[in-house]
Order: sequence, then C-alpha cells, then structure tokens
Amino acid sequence: MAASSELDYDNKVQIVLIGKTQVGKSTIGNIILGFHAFDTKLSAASVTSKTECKENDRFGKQLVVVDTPGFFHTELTEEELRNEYCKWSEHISPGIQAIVLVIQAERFTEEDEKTFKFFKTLFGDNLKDYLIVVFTHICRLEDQHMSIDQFVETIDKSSNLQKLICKSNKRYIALGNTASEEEVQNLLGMIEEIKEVNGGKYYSNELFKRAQEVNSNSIGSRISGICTGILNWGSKKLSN
Ligand SMILES: Nc1nc2c(ncn2[C@@H]2O[C@H](COP(=O)(O)OP(=O)(O)O)[C@@H](O)[C@H]2O)c(=O)[nH]1
Ligand SMILES: [Mg+2]
Repeated sequence: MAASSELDYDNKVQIVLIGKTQVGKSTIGNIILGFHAFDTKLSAASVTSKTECKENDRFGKQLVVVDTPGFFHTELTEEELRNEYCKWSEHISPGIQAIVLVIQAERFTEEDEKTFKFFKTLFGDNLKDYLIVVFTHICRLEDQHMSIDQFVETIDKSSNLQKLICKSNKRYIALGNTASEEEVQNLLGMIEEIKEVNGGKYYSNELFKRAQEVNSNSIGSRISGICTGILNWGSKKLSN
C-alpha cells in the first residue's frame, strides 16, 4: 500500500482513473506514469479486470495511479464492479487527491449517462471537489477543427456529465494517446490546483466509506419501502 502522511502530501500525486471500458483509462495511466504500467489493448472484452496501483517518480513528484476495470465491463456484473472499485482504498491511504474520469470525445449514449450516474453515486457528493474529466480520442475533434471547449458546449445541459463538469468548476482537459510531456504536466497542474483549493484534504478512504454507507442505506430504504408496500397490500387483501 502506498501510505501517505501530511508531510508528503505536497510531494505526492495520488489519483484514481475511472470510466467506461476501452475509453483509454490504462493508456492515460501509462502516459501519466511515463512507462507501460498497465495493459492496454483494443479488444471486445475489457483488458483490465482488477484494480491495480502503480507508481513512478516523475517531474519531481511521486506519482501514484490506480487503474480500475471499465464500467460496462463485459465479464463482471455491476455488483462485482462496485466491489472491485472499492478496492482503490486498499491500495492508497489516507486517500486520493484527484479522481480522473476518462471519456471518449464522441456522442454520448444512454450507456454513458448510466456510467456517470454510477460514479456520482459511488463517490458521493464530494466527487465534484476532486473530479477532473479527461477526454481521449481527440483526433476526431481535430478532424472537425473543433476545440475541446466547443465540444463541451455541445454536451446536453441536463445530462449527468454536464452537471458534473459544472459542479467541478469546469475541470476538463483533452489528452490523447500521443500526449506530450507538456500536456501531462498541464494535467498535473490541474491536480495541484485541486490540492490547493482542498487545502491539504484528500478524498479520503473515510469519505469513500461514508458514501458507501449512504448507498447501502438508500438501497436498504428502497427494499424496506417495497416490503412495506407488500405488507400494506397483504393487510388490505385480508381486510377485504
Ligand atoms: N485513437 C486513439 N486511441 C486510443 C486513445 N486512448 C486509447 N486508445 C486505444 O484504445 C484502446 C483501449 O485503450 P485502454 O487504455 O486499454 O482502455 P481502457 O479499457 O479504458 O483501459 C487501445 O488500443 C488504445 O491504444 C486515444 O486517445 N486515441
Ligand atoms: Mg484498462
């Protein structure tokens, strides 16, 4: 486990990569770390099936990156994925400084909306304070002479993604698989801004645990609502 104390907060950059399968999460992880840390492949199935943590000293910082399996993983159920995502906190303590949501710059589908909603619920309300959206496959935008700002403007205002982007202070960046060191440093600069705004506070294992408790309470209350409904229906039947 990559343990951190208050003392090395400034020197460390600890992040988790999240997003759908095949959008380029592992590729971004490799670009940030500067070596082939995670397997990447164009494949019908997801290549990454386990949450993995790798690190490297670069740009005068100790970079720690957690890569996760993609949402809509072809072989894992939503429940198995949820459990796998929860493992980031086994790799990093006391927390992460940024949550990087990797998205392909393309037209968004219902599947994408479901993905963004899943992550909003998984990380809870605090997600917005630590979120950076990284758009990949930007050659498509370049082909159409479109800037990343113009692309973000086209995203539906009522979508989960647009709401997340607005709430996170519009922290987004375009980073393709051919990104230069300078572009990686721009991303690291964004993480430094998050660190400053959050005043030395991590998205901690504790915050994550609390978000899971809220999730299980809301699932619990939904189940208890269904049970109450069934009981009410049964007692009405009996009294008729
Ligand atoms: N054209 C293009 N291909 C990319 C980009 N990022 C990743 N890829 C390719 O997409 C495939 C899946 O990438 P990977 O990083 O394994 O996706 P993951 O499932 O999200 O981890 C690989 O063949 C990558 O080389 C990008 O920005 N542009
Ligand atoms: Mg991967």
